Amino acid sequence: MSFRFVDFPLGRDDLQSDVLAGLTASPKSIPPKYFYDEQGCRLFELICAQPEYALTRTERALMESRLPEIAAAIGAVDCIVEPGAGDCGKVRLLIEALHPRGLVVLDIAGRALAEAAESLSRDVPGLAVTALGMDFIHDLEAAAPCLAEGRRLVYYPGSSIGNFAPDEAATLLARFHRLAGADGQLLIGFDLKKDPVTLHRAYNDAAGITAAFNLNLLERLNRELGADFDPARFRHYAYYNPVQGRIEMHLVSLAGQTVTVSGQRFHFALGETLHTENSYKYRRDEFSAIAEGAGWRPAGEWEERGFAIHLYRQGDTRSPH
Ligand code: AVJ
Repeated sequence: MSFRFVDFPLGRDDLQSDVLAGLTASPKSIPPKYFYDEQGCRLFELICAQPEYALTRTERALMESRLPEIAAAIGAVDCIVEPGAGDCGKVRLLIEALHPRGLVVLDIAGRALAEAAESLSRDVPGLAVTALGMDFIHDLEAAAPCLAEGRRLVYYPGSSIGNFAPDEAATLLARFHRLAGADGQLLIGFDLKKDPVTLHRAYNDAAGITAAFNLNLLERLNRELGADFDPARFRHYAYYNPVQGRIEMHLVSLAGQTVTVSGQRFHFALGETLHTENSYKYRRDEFSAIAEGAGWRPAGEWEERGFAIHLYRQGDTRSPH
């Protein structure tokens, strides 16, 4: 077994400057990557187990049932790279099917990632595992020197791409394209457009886990930025916006109130919202158009119960990005 962990610690400054910028803007917003402190990671895993949130289960079922086909379409791979790998639970199936020599996992929650990746490396003898604790939205290019030569597969499951607006998604996929290099491939999972009521339920689970996940962001800011949010004075509010094709999550202020964050004061009017996440849903053709615009050529599509997995290869690189 071989394992190494490289930490590119998330500066308190990044959190602080992003949060202050987001609270100064109108409407107020905070990037969803900041959900994932220790408690946020725990709550996200609980969300994935809620009956209304089928996304994670459906993707797993699809990967399990179609793995032979997917693996055959991918072919031989030397190195798998997974941005946002979290608990490294999804990549295990692919490793068993593809037997790469190297695995590079990236996540903003570095400590949890390191533990999960080390345990994976113990379970798979001969696999060289590198865990990079980093905000890959910022620092993806810093991962390049850690990748083994040869055929690379970027694996981006879980509809994480849904957090990005279509133009940002295209930019990120173009960066994956450069990271994957010649012969590189991309295996990506995304949530499909579906009945808005089903989507609404998925982000408004009866047990209130998604609400706790959303409100935990305020607890994090209280702890890490010395803020004084009162979570009882904000309401989790998530709904499907069919015009934009996305779930929007907000924290709506239940009163007129002033909050202090890092010594700066911010006023929330009654009913004002702090926009915490977008989760875009795509049709297959919409998604392919974005990936192709980023230089990727379609090489396989699998779909089940409202979730899709697409495989792309290096196309002719006329990427505009
Ligand atoms: C991890 C971004 C795919 O958007 O469905 C789940 C995060 N937020 N419930 C998603 C999330 C609320 C999730 N992604």
